[in-house]
Amino acid sequence: MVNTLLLETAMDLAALNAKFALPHNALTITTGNGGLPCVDVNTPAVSGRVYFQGAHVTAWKPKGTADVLWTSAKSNWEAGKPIRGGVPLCFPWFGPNAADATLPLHGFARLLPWELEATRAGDAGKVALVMVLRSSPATKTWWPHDFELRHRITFGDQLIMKLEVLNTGSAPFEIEEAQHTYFTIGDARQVQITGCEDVEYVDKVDNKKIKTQEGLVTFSGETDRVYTDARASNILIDPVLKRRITIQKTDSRSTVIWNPWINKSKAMPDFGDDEWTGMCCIETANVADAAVTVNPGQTHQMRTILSVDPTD
Ligand code: TA6
Repeated sequence: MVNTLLLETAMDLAALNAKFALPHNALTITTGNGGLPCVDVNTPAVSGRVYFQGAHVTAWKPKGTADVLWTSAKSNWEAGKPIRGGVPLCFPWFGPNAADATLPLHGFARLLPWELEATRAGDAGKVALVMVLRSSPATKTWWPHDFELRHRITFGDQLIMKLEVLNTGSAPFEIEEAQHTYFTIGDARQVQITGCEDVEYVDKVDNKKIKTQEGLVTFSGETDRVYTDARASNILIDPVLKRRITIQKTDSRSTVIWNPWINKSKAMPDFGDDEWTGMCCIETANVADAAVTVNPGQTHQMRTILSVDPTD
């Protein structure tokens, strides 16, 4: 079965490359981990990877920097199973589904194969691509609405990810959404995150108590917080890797910050027991009270812009 799948993929790959590949191998379509189809970007300015499953960015590396995004060495790489790391797209709900806990955690968008819709070479070694997920009988087994979901991604000295949902149905629908970004860091015990000072948050490791952020965010235990009216940019200050990563965002009112720490890491089969020191999540989102209503024919966009700068 796997061979047939790979053969089919191989034939698809030739057709997809004929249609979408860019000169000088700036963008090629290939197979990555587990034989899953993906788009590879490689220019003098930047390298990156996006899997067709979930339009899932798993790598972004401006030339001269270490990998910015993190993926687990224990991740599943199997069609229909979440990839652990990179930028999972949570849609059309975040976390457990409020009405039915048996539905996939963080929605279904990250579990399904998306279509490559467009590719373009930009100036200064930039590459842009668009992937689309359309409502289908498969999505309707989880969620009854008609939609088109696009992930518009630009790789360059910045990583720009725009998640755009169009309501193609005849009734309004409400969505939660997140670009659930995993960052590579030197040591979770030493990083600091700016941008949430004095912002209220739901503390998911303390019975969802409402608290207010005092000073910079640091990690000294399992941390799982939803900052509820958080529109500012964040800066992830990493003294070990000697860099700061800036996370700018537009049309997002929630910021989620997560580090599983020791016990939760051990409890996740697709997460290495000791990997918690080398990663953290800072997520651009609209969740809970910040859920978004999209009317028929309307489009809603949420965008994340990442940049990385060395520090001495
Ligand atoms: O964004 C933080 C969070 O909601 C955590 O509670 C944890 O569940 C994490 O997402 C990972 O979710 P996943 O479904 O990828 O295991």
